[in-house]
Amino acid sequence: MGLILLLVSLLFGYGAIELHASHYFDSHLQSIPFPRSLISDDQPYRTAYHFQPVKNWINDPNGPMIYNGIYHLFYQYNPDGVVWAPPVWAHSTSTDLINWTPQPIAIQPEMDANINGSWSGSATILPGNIPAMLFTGLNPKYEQVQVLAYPKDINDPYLKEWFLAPNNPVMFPTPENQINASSFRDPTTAWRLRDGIWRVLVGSKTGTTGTSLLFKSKDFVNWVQIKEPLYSYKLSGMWECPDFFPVYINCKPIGVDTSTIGHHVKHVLKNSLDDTKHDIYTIGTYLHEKEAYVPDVGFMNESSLRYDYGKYYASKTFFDDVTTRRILLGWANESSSVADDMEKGWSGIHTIPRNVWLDCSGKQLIQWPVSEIEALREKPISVPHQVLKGGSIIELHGVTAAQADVEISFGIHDLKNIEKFKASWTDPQLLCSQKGTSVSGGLGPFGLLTLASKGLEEYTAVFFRVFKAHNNKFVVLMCSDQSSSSLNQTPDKTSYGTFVGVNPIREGLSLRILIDHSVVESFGGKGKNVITARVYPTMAIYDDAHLYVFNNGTGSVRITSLTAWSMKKARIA
Ligand SMILES: *[C@@H]1O[C@H](CO)[C@@H](O)[C@H](O)[C@H]1NC(C)=O
Ligand SMILES: *[C@@H]1O[C@H](CO)[C@@H](O)[C@H](O)[C@H]1NC(C)=O
Ligand SMILES: *[C@@H]1O[C@H](CO)[C@@H](O)[C@H](O)[C@H]1NC(C)=O
Ligand SMILES: *[C@@H]1O[C@H](CO)[C@@H](O)[C@H](O)[C@H]1NC(C)=O
Ligand SMILES: CC(=O)N[C@H]1CO[C@H](CO)[C@@H](O)[C@@H]1O
Repeated sequence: MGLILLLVSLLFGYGAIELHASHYFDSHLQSIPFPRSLISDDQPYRTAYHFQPVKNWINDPNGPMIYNGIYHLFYQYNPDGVVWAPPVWAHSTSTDLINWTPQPIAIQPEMDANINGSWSGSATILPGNIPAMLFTGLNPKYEQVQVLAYPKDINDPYLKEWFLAPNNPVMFPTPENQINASSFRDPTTAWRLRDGIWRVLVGSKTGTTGTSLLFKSKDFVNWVQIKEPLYSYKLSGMWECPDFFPVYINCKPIGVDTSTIGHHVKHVLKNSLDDTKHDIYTIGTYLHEKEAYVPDVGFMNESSLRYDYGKYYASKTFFDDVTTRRILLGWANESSSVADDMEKGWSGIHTIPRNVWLDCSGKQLIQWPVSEIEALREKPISVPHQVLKGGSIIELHGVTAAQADVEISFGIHDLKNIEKFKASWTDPQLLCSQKGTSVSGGLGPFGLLTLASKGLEEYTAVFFRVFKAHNNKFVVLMCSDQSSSSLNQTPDKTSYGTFVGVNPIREGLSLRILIDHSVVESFGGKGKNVITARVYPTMAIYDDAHLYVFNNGTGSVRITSLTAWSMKKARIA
């Protein structure tokens, strides 16, 4: 079936015609000498508008930047296979963050400092408009050291070729600094204060204490470690891919340059916790005279806020000074088996770039897919304002359900059966796994069944439940449930969950979902909480995928708006 669709899509464009005549195509196909390469392109899990190279393993986004109007994305890449191996930096460029052009490998083993691999790092634009990369190299002793790279020709609009500075490494473990040579990696974008001195963070740990080491430099080449780290937290383990950036306190969706300080901004410190593979962040104050960071609330551990409550890691932001946005990129790995990855020939995708800014509460960030993605939308369908009674399920026809963008808002009014929230329910993921789509509640589950087969043998449900807590407050649970996502038993079937900090009565409850074959990226509460799921349906593929809106609670909810778009394919590889 997939093969037929592929052929159809080659001939007519994806989704352009209905496929009832599959037998006709079948017999027709047998007479065509079919190139093997085309057959192996029968790829129900390959994404159509998420970033991924043609083949092989990818992980962290590296050194994202906009330079002379062109976006650059580098990423951890194994050029030889679908499993991790000592990485090189692959490179793609774009003018819209959605369509990407592959460029030659930018960084590979070149000198002792990176002879055993080129791990993650970040871009900084130096005075004179010169881009510089700081990244982690593995030297002949497998020690992690920090390496400086520059483009060979800054007049090449695509910055195709890069070279390593002769005096590398520029930061390295010594007996004096007592840095653990196996736990010293992923430099941030540097920032420069009025004293003209650059600062950069490198992730590390001391024992089990996660830490952001701080280094300073006048010239970007000679770096001196500040004795105290910018921030540390006990028992949190190794901090990978730190990110440290200011956000405006005015809660407008605009970004600010990484070097900005002052009363009009707060600072965000994000780390990727190696022990749990979660990207967590705190919001706080950067005390630059003291070279320290103090979070407002929260801790840099599992109790902190997460960018994404699903599959998401090693993220990084950059400031886009052309559109004045701070843009967040992240990696969503596969949860399929290595054997399945070998068969499909690739592993790992990046999530859709997200615009990030501070919520008006000042207590969390808001994330929203960059508006450029909307250029791929076509053939919108909408559903009129209506009441969705308990027990209803409505199919949304006329949308390519395996490749779609959906926005829905619910109004909450029917509170007569609302359940009481129990104080012992502190773990939203556990609550989502206990209360799946077939557990009827007073208000919820209601939401969408994505990548669903016609007979609902398979579906990835993304839904809410609303509870009444003390003091007339409400608790909103958001779940992205993979337990029925595939008849194949191997992939991860976790039911992800998070509590969304909205007042559902006053504000309603919104959900935006980007569906792309094997990824379901869900934004709840207008971008307050995000959950990314990787799923591998066996029946709900291509045109056999369906999309439903459902309410399996006893109370009714109101659909106040619902629009779903078919999504065109992006030009990526
Ligand atoms: C250094 O980090 C490695 C990798 O996590 C760890 O195995 C080792 O125990 C650490 N060494 C010390 C002295 O903490
Ligand atoms: C995180 O840190 C806080 C404060 O020290 C502590 O109460 C909490 O138990 C920690 N959470 C985890 C999951 O370690
Ligand atoms: C990648 O996926 C596997 C399997 O689902 C998971 O155990 C692992 O933690 C993931 N790694 C990261 C970095 O997300
Ligand atoms: C809704 O609940 C009923 C009754 O528990 C169950 O049979 C049905 O499968 C549920 N629907 C979904 C989509 O889970
Ligand atoms: C896996 C790998 O490439 N290891 C290399 C690390 O560096 C030493 C010294 O150059 C090589 O001998 C190893 O082969």
